[in-house]
Amino acid sequence: MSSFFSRLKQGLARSRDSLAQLMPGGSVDALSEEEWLDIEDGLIMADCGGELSGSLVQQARKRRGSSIEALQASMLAMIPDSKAVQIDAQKPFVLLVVGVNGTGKTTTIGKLATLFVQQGKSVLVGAGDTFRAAAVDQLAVWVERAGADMVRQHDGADPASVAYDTVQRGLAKAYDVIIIDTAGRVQTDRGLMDELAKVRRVINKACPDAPHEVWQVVDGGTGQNAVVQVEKFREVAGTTGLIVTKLDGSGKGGIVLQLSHSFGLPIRYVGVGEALEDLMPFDAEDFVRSLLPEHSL
Ligand SMILES: Nc1nc2c(ncn2[C@@H]2O[C@H](COP(=O)(O)OP(=O)(O)OP(=O)(O)O)[C@@H](O)[C@H]2O)c(=O)[nH]1
Ligand SMILES: [Mg+2]
Repeated sequence: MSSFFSRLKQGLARSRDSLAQLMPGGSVDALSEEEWLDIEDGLIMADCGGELSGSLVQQARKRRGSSIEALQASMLAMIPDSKAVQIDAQKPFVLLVVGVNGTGKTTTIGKLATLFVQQGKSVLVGAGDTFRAAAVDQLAVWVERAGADMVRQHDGADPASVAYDTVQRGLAKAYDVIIIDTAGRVQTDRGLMDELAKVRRVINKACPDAPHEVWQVVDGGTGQNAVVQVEKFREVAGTTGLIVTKLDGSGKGGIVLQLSHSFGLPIRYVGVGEALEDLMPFDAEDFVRSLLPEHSL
């Protein structure tokens, strides 16, 4: 078993253990109405959301085999296809990273830059969080460690100007990948959300089909509030994919299913810790296996 998969399993242990008590592994037909209602409650507790939990149970009941297998299959059917992103299809491939404060954007960018450099790509990162001086220094450490380059401006500079500069420099120097960091913002902050829309517009002005991807980083421990966060960010920034972090901690896991189902957005990566190796491409089957108890018929 890969260490990543075991970290994920460890992180989701709480949800899995409580579901394990509700689903001893018998066949779909062996469970009573009441037992299914308990399973539905268990899914809600695991952050799957009320509506999704209801339809997961409904669909699982129509299947055959063990209840665990049936639920697993219903979950997989709810997750949109998240084929790996083709970063080779565009040069430069421009990625904008957005999200609420402290969700893990900067850390994730450091990890992504490392992955892309390991794939032989040249990577330029734009320090678009000009809000806090420390934010740029934090990013600089990651970028240097990754072997990537960074564009920065003075503290308090216009983030749109940093983004524009970064994309222009990336084009001029023929970088393979450009990643733009942004300051965290709460989705209800009108001024900061307008600023984010401007960052996106300016990136597009500097490079006609950019950004090619906009990834929102979501803290897996946020609970159901993540749903309104993703809704609003998608409206303003045109999110194309999600990264769910902190699944090692208080993450219950169901939020991953809930978000991918509600928005049809692919989950690009999941984070299970603070270290470099703790970010992995999302694998729906591994994920569902981590969330549900081992199948024991
Ligand atoms: N346990 C755990 N911690 C994480 C993970 N990803 C990020 N973190 C931690 O979360 C904290 C915030 O991460 P940042 O990358 O600074 O978050 P950010 O979204 O850039 O924050 P702002 O720029 O302030 O909005 C740091 O302490 C990270 O080490 C994860 O997958 N698991
Ligand atoms: Mg940050």
